[in-house]
Amino acid sequence: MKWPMLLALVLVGLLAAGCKDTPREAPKDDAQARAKDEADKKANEERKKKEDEGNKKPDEGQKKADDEEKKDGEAKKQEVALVQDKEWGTIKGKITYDAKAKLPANPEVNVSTDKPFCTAKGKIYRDEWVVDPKTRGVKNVIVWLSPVSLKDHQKMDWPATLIHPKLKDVPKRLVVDQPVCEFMPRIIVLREGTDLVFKNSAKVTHNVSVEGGKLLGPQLNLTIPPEKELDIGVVKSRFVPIPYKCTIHPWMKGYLNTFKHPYFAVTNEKGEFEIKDAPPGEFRLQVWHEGYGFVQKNKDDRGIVIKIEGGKATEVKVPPLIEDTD
Ligand SMILES: [Cu+2]
Repeated sequence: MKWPMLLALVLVGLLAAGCKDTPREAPKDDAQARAKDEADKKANEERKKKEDEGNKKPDEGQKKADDEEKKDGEAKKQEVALVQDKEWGTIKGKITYDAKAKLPANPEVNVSTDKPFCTAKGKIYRDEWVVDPKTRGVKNVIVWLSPVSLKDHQKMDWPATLIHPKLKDVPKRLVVDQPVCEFMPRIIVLREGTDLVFKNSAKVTHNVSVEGGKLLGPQLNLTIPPEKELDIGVVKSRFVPIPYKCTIHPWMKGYLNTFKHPYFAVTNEKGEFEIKDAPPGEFRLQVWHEGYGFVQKNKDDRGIVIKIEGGKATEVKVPPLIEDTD
């Protein structure tokens, strides 16, 4: 082979080798590019994800804040609106004795102590059930508003915003007298915060025994001399009324309870009650009589669900009561 040809062959070989090297490099570059692309893509995705999360958090926080503000606004609006009389409602009703049942007997009480004084103004009769024979209305039924929810309906707490401004002040004293060997009134209802005073305007000694339990009280048994009075102070509110009595005159007994709101009443001789200036909305009307107990579905679902409307008087239908003779 001649030198020039050999040189040419060497050159071709070198060129071929060079050409070979170039494509060999190319996949390496591609792989790097792909890896770079992949990395960029991943970084982008992550950045986007972070951005999304970043955007999402303030949005949710803002929504929550807006909701709270809305709620506050509504509460304030309600508070402001409820200052006006027309926004508050009235509930009323009539509680009767079972139409088919024989009316309860009210026998004369055996006055064993202080008879001349105690019967000077007339005989004393059993007064647990006082039913008007004409209308069958039941006297001395306690009714009061309670929260509507099953969970809270036996709790006595009550928000201040749901008390009419003109009823915010709690009366200082409630005086119960016993002039003729009977408590007057016998069924005592008052606001928690009002002092309960037992007065004795009679010429004989009376006594007051209250069985409020060890937990909430009062637990007391005290004598009240003639023409004196006994201030037993504030009685703590609870769901079931408290029995009290005079132990000198065993027929003298009654029930009492206090409430953290002014929305309670005791039925009159015709079984009627009325509660005014009550807040609008859904509540329960609790109905309790000493000889019947609660109007209820069962002990965990007591009272009647009612809806009070502002500026209106709502009539509540209460099922008739009957003496529990068991
Ligand atoms: Cu007495």
